[in-house]
Amino acid sequence: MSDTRPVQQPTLLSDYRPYPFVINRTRLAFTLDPSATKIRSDLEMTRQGDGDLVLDIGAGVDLRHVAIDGQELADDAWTRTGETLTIPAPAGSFTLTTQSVIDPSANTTCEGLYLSGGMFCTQCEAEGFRHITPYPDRPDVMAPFEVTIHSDLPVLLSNGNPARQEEGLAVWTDPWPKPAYLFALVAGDLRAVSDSFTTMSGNHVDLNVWVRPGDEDRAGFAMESLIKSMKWDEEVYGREYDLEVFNIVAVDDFNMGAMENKGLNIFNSKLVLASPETATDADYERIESVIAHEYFHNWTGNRITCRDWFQLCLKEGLTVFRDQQFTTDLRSAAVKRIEDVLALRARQFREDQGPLAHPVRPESYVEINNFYTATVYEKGAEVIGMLKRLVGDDGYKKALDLYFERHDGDAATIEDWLKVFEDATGRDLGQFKRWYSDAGTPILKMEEDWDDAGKLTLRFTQITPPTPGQSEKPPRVIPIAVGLLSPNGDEVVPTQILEMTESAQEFSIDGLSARPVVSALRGFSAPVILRRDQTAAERAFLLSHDTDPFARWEAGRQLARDTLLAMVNGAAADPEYLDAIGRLLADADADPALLALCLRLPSEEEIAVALSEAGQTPDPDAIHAAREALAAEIASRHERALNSAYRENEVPGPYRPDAESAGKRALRLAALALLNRIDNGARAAELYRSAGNMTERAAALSALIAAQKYEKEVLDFFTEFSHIRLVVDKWFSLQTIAAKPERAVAVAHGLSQHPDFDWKNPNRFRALIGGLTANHAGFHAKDGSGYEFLADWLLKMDEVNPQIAARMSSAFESWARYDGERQARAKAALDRILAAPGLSKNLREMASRIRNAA
Ligand code: B3K
Ligand code: ZN
Repeated sequence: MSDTRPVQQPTLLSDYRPYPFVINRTRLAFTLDPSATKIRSDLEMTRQGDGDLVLDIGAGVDLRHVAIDGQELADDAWTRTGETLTIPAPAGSFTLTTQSVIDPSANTTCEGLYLSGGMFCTQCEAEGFRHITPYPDRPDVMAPFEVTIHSDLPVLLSNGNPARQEEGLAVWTDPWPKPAYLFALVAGDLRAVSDSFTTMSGNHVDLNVWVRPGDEDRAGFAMESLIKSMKWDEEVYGREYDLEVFNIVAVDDFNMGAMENKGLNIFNSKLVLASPETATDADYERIESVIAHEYFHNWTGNRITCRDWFQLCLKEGLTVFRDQQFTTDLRSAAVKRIEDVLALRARQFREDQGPLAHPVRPESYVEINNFYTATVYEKGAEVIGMLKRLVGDDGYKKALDLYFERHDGDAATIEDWLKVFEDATGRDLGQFKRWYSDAGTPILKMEEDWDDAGKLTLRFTQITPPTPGQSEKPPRVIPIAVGLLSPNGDEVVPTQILEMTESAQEFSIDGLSARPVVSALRGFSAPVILRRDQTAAERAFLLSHDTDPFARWEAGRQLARDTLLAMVNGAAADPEYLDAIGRLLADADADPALLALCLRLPSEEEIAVALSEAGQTPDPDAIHAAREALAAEIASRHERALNSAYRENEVPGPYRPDAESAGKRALRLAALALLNRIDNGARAAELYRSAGNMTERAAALSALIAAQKYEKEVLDFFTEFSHIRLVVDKWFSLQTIAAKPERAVAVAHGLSQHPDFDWKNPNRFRALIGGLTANHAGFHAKDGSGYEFLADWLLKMDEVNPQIAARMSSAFESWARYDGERQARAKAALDRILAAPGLSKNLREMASRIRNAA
């Protein structure tokens, strides 16, 4: 039985209409009080079209007064229905004044104006501003803002430049017209770590990273990352910062990673605070890239914003692409590409292949917050990568220059974006646009034909399976990067891009003296699934010889995946694969970071996907067993080499988070994770005691938990770090992720009773609940206890923070992949969610899309 109740009316891209008023200036005055904050808003407006003045207003806004040009309107002169306020407005220009009161202390949603640890803070994207004051809360209504804050709190911040600061008062002016979603306000007892930056045209900018007292010594890396980002955007994109001050604030209660509010970025403290003792290499890398991402939004998002929320990928896909380029430049290009592809496949391919599949530019939504997805972000970035590959680096640069020149100050669309590429390069992007409109991951099949006259023919077919609401999938343009290697490993034809535009197409290369080995989809040149028949020997050859590091890694990954699939079905580990790992370990010139990636086995989820693709029903327990068996086999076969990798990659001296040191640690810890399968936790126990940094500490603890040798260390870890919330989060997540699958739900349940399981804190909730859902065989326990546990917590969370509940519900999205018994249990859990009274529209939309999968 599927849910047949109508989901709330969707918003459609085709219904877009321009707003009939402009706001010439927005003036806001806040008198902060935890339970009764007063907001006066003066909007200087000009009518531009017909109709009433319609504003958005959240249910929690107590609207006290409405006036036009100073004339108070009687209560019956305006109407308030649902989330809209309708006011008859005059022709020409006028000032609309409203006075409202809101209760931040009662706001548990982390949206609008709320409190986090006694600090006032805001989150307005996408539609949070309406919970603060009535406003046309849509991205195409842009205005310069002046914000006055009355409060006794010591630090009072908003967007733009400081205009006045005195006891109990601050005034901020932001000269750059912006939509309401970029508004921000912060007030609290905060400490700054400060620095400055001189822009390329000589403007001085004050930089501050604001944190809670006591956290100052963990904010330095965020500041360094900010300065690097500012410099990089000048050097690579010619983009300069445009205000006198740039503030970043770290907040403990935050729904996502961070937010690019103009001049006042607000961050989840997890993405600001780092010290060697508390943060891992992965945390450092993520801090660096998210600081960059939010900073880069200043141009791609803020100066040029989106016309409507359907265009979200215009800012997000592009800004992800830019932050990926930044990390590539600062760290290792090969490692970054592999990490990005791993994440894309794990999250976006999964989304594209399930009930939540949607285009990079969706055409309908019920709750826009449900569309901040891997498809919009990560596939959105891949689409830009393809565009760059197709038009070349020069074409890309010309197009971007034109984009900034033509659209600065605009709320733009994907059509605008593609038009600058067409105008700058002369290329027709009509077919390319399908990447924005058509959901689903294309399956690209490749066959080779060799004739003895020296001609190689590559035959490709592309097919995109149907996705919800889209059955027809015409062919897309796919850039396929191909290189040819001679049988002795030399590159005979360097990388070239084949442009596929038809459903079936062939490309020939003449004049070859011997049959080459084809290295295809180099650098993962398009977000597609490549299928080709290849022997294990050919894969092993590419793993040893390919000149493209991504393709090398990919060949190894395929070998690992193939042997795991066979092992799930009872075969022994493939000796070809085990030998290839041996050769990799013996290669003295190998880059440690790349080697570490090659030693990381495909995740259990990835194996489950591969089994479904092969037409089998995945059994999570069998997958877990096979993966463990392969890891143990690698460890016993290569114990000596792994032990050397473990010992020799110890990084001496004080901890540094740079790519080289992190790469060595990654190799050392990848070796540890394998050896842990045969040494019964011995090395992990030793490392846990001796480690001087969190990267090794956390890996050692995780290995100990996996080896079930952990009681003392788990207790010690908590005692040592109980006062550092971000480390306590790790403590919750490590235990659930690394738990033996058969114990995972019980562990999660036990931890949910812990006094420090402050579940209303989004990070803590994600740590525990997300930890369990990341434990594939644990979450998919046959008795359905994982599904029940998740459903219980989603329902509980939905009452306080619907965004977090909705986001976490996507753990159910792959339910239709498993056996009938698991399916029935997952459906029962989803039905229970859908039957709950008072469900938010966020969770309702997600659960019903997921539930109706099959
Ligand atoms: N733009 C924000 C995300 C807002 C999410 C709203 N649910 C952060 C970012 O992508 O940079
Ligand atoms: Zn973003």
